[in-house]
Amino acid sequence: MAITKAESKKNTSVMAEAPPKSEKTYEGLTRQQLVETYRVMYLSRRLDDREILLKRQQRIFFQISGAGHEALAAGAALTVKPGYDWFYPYYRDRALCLALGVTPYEQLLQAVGAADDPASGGRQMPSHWGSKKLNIVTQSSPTGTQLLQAVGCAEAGRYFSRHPDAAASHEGDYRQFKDVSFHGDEVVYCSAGDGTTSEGEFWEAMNTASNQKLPVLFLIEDNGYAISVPIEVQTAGGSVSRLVANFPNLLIEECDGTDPVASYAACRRAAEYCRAGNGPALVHGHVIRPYSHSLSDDERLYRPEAERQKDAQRDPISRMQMFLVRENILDEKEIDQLEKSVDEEVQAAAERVLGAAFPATDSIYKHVYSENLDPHTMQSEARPHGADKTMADLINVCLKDEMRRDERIVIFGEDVADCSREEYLKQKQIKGKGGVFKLTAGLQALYGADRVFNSPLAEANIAGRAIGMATRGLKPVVEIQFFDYIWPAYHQIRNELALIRWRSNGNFSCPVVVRVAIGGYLTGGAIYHSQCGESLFTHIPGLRVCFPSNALDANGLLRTAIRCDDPVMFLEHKRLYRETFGRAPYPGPDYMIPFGKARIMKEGSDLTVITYGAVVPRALQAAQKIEREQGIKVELIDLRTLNPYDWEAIATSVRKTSRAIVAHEDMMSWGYGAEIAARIADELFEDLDAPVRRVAATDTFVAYQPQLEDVILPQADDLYKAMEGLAKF
Ligand SMILES: Cc1ncc(C[n+]2csc(CCOP(=O)(O)OP(=O)(O)O)c2C)c(N)n1
Ligand SMILES: [Mg+2]
Repeated sequence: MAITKAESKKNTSVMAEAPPKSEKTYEGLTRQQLVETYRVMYLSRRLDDREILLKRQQRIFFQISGAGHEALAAGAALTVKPGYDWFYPYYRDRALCLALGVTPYEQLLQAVGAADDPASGGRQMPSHWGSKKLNIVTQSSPTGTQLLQAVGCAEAGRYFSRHPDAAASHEGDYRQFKDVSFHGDEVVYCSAGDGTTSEGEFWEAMNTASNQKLPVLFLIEDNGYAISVPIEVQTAGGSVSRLVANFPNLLIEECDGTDPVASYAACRRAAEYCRAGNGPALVHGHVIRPYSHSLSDDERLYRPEAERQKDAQRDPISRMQMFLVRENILDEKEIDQLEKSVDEEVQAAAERVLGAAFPATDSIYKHVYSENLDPHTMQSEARPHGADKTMADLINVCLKDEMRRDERIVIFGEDVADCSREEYLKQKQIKGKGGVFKLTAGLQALYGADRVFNSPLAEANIAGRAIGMATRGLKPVVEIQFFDYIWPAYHQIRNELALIRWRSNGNFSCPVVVRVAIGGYLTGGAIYHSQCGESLFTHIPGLRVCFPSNALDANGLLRTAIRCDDPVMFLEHKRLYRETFGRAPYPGPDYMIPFGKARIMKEGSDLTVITYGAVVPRALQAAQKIEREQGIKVELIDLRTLNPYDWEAIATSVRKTSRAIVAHEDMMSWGYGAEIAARIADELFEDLDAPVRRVAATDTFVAYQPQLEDVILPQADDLYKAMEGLAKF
């Protein structure tokens, strides 16, 4: 099955035509293919050598080589199709990327940090591959984050095959800017080093890929070292392929990765297995690392000469030369000619690259957020009808509306499904759960288990897979059950989700929505069910952060979050889910609130309180009381979104009142209020009649005992006292 827009582009495998019957082949590879493979390997090595020279000349600033890995990478490249399959390579895959179609000049453009570097526009180190047209997804530096994204990427391909209508474009939301292509037999290639298999995310990726029989070709390039740490420290028993042997549906191939023919054969079997829909494959290739870890490392400090010499005897470049001569494929003269032509090519690329323009320094803000769709401008009116609903109701109904409108939306997380054993649901044996707070209740029943499903209990798994899916054009709206447990996903959120657009210079994006139940005031929630910590997310460029205080805002902001083209953290206060405060009638299926637009909850002239989330009702109570009792008129601003935030509303109010309190539920020190207070002090100094005050939690965690919780979290009384003190200052 193959349905795609890109189909007409005629993407073909790197593999050439079938050989004439008389010709000897090597695992099916023709002599011509072997010559071409050697060319790629040698070109890769010479580009590394050239970069090393350029680094010594201080024309480039970092170097990490693919030396010793060329045969494995070039062999793997013969089994996959650029622009058709998807690629999550790691930094030693120079030869793979050359074989897929990245040019030497393009690779060197990244090394010098040129504006025209097609992978990152000078934003990333060399060997951080990326090519939109070849489906090489922007690579980062954290080891292992690519693994779960590759799983999500494969899931997206499968989803679009099953729901081809979902691939259609749509004016006015993120879909307008996200072309989708997919093929029923595509493979997702994902490589990593031996050391990287120690990351938990590797095991999470193996688990989901094999459980779901996803077509991911994991290539483990085992050079026996992770910088200076040898394999026996990383891997119990020293062999990762042995450790993964019990994963179901997983094909395991082990090969000599210094031999391109053996590497090709292993990867071909793996790719065929994946394409046929049997499940994932793991190729464990044994390679060498002759050039130290990077140019910043000197392996002679931890590897004796004898060990290095032993490796050198397996150098894939010299082995391949000998092989070509021995098999009478090329003679020494022909090898010299080939190498000379490669050297000339590298020389020409290197000369040309030194004239390449650098990026304009004022381009740094480009692609932090979507340049296509600005959520500040996404707005449509409410058409309220019916009885008042809770925040939980209006979030649930927003998800229902949006899933109906947009078939690209998938929802997953821990316990979000109605029932994973779907037959129980279909036989009406049970009612279904739909989230520990029941926010996703009924969605699976309405839209099916393809679109609403449970994840394993693994937060990085949720975030990483969502990123891979969104890169392909799906809109994952995932749930993190409790903010307190978001930390395993933080690596993916901070280093990947928020960064993909910027680091790829706008070539890739992954506008995921992460819904998170947050906050305390629960009476007994204790430490691990009460935390806030929003400033750890507002501190990340590229990430939008919403924190609604009432049902209507939650509905309107969530819709904007889902339709917009940026990744969004949607923080939902658990205490507000079913509060009487802030209930509202259903505003209709298109209600959208723009980001960065605060709401004035109460007008006043004596002082301004800037807050959000569950402090809003507490501040409102205090403001009403102090006006009643003392005639102090507080202007109360609910920010609604924390990034972007509505500076205009803050400034206008503070200019009027000359007094400001920033209040939030999270701890005071280094909290969200510190930034707002600093900006008020900086930009509105002349307008102030008093210092800027903050009201926030104590610098402790939230205790279980309710009396302690009361003292720890800011209460209406604390706000009242702060208002009184500031008004009288
Ligand atoms: C999450 C993370 N931790 C640490 C590093 C620093 N680091 C970069 S490469 C590397 C070793 C990787 O070893 P391996 O996976 O075996 O790949 P190899 O470099 O040997 O090909 C380390 C520790 C990193 N980039 N990311
Ligand atoms: Mg290694």
